Amino acid sequence: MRLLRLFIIIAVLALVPHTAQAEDGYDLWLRYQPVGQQWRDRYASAATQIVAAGDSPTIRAAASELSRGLGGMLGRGVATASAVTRDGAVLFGTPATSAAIAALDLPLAPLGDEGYLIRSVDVDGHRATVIAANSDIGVLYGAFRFLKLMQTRQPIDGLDISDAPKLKLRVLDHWDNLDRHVERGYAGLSLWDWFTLPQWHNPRYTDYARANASIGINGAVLNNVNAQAEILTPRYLDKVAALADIFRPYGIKVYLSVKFSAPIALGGLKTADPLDPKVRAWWQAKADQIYARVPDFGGFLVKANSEGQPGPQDYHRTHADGANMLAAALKPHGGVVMWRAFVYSQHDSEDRAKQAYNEFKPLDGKFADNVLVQVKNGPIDFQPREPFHPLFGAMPKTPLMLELQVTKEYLGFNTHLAYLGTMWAETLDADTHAHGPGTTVARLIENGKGTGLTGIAGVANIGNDRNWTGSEFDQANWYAFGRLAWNPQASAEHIARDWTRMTWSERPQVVDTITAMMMRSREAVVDYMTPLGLAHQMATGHHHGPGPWVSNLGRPEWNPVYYNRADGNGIGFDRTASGSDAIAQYAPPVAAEFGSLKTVPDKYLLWFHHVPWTYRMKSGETLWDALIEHYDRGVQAVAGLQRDWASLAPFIDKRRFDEETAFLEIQHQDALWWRNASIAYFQSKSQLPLPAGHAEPPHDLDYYEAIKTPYAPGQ
Ligand code: GCV
Repeated sequence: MRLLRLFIIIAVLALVPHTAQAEDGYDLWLRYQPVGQQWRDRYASAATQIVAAGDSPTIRAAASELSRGLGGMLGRGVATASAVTRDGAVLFGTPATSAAIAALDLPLAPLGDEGYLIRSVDVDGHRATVIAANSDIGVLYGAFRFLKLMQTRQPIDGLDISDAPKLKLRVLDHWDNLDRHVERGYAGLSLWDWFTLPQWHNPRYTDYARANASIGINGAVLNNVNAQAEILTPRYLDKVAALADIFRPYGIKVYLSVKFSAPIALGGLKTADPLDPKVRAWWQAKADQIYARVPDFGGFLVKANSEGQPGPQDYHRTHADGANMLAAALKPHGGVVMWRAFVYSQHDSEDRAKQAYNEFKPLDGKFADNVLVQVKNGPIDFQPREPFHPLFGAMPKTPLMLELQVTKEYLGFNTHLAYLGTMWAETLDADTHAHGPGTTVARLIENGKGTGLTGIAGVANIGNDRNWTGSEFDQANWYAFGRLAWNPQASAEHIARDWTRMTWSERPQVVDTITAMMMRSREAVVDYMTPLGLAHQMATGHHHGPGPWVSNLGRPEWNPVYYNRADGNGIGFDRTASGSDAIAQYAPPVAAEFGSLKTVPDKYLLWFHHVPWTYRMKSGETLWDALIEHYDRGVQAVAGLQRDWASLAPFIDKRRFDEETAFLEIQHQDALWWRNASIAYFQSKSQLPLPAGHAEPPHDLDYYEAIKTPYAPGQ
């Protein structure tokens, strides 16, 4: 009997995932859980010794990460040594710091400042793995890559890997205010505890830097683009400097968002006119003051003349005048200006989708050589689906930086599962035809117009929640952003698979199921929120939940009705020549494809065309029927995610499993809400019955219009 009980206990324990303690998501994709027996055997004679060549803070960070990672995964201590003395050693450093590495005569030159090489070699008669680079930061990136091989259960013998980032600036933009409120943040307060800085160095700052370095992110804009001028006061600059010191060993530069009117607010000047000598002198002195504290300061990010922010147009100057004035102040120190093209004017009745192009295209070639123009992926505002921004390909003389939104302002906040890797890949792979076929957005941003200035920015989804991002699955979006920033042509599926292995489990069933869930998750959101090219149908202000009927806001383009244009005849925004002609901002082959009803992909139909409810889709069904099917497909897809997730219960630690189960329930409820509210509204216009097999919304339109979500986070 006792034996039987023991047997039952052992059998039950074998079913419980082999995590030593309940997981809470803090460790992100750097969990370094013990590998299973099969891999422990395979790695038995590898990674026996860690040999650091050099002693900089960055090399020390690499050593510490390797010992943490190898120790965790192999479940044994890994000796450190100053020279290779055993088979299975891991030697890492640069040829400048190690005669042993120099003697290997490795082909490092093409890898630049941040690339690395990992090779299985012989050192002093011992089998070893060398992780080498031209710089210490390259070595750290290589160390993370080596660990990833093991985290994703790859062989680590016979290695010959080399890699280098395709973009120079790989930056997270934190929309964090000085009171720690995060605009569009769904993961708690800002990580930056300004009140206790510069004295208190929360260890979390280092973990943030580790996570970023592990995926190659090399910049952080610390504060919101809706900037507060005070960040530029000496008191705050001391705090900024403390963060910069913590991040430096991990290759992360700090940047600041600046308020264009800071010379007035802080300097007591009467103007912020970029051509005024006193204003220019103020910024120059400010830049000097910053660099005295942060010698490797990255530069400024600027939102100007957009959504009420001050800017050069207040003085009848151009965006180029404004950007170049700041660029001149930063230039002697090697800093850059990231000038946002997210502009639309309250005085311009032009289609909002056209305004950024109209303002910026004429300025091509007029920006200083340390300015990048930062362009959102689509022409409106981080919608669940947008076509690529027409500025990509339209400014051949200006380095353009792609801006993505990692935080899910318009995709269900932290409680909806939406893997954004597929969405970003859609933009990156989009063919602008700017210089002939194959001129994808990825290739354009990698090019940098010969200036060497290339970059990508992601609006961060990080806060002080224990799991960093407010949900386990939103960690994947931080991870995917870093991976695509390193290589914009990487596969979204490959990235999802890597992340799943590192975050959840090595079990093939878990890896396959979660990867598949992620890969279809964003399309589900598109289907239940904004199918067939609809956009900006969200409720007012916080953007949570549906509001397709909203028409009472101060500016036309803030209202969902502006975008859906639903009436008794049909739905959609005519952006062809018969409408706003936004289509003309694209290269002719793109304009021809999107502009014709025969060739426009269904996913962009209502973005570019206003069509009757009875319009025949390529499938033969009517637009009305197709619309309803998409809403239902979205809801069903979420039910599918719930089922798939439930099937993983035996393999996922309880806390993380329960949280995601609850979040998927929320997502399902919200998807139904979106579906029912949207159908109720559009049916009030179309007056058509639902196609057979599709349920009527359970309530009337008034019911949905009355739903309010006060206190939604992130506003
Ligand atoms: C930081 C959208 C968001 C704003 C954001 C703005 C921007 O309008 O709703 O919160 O402001 O984009 O990107 O500047």
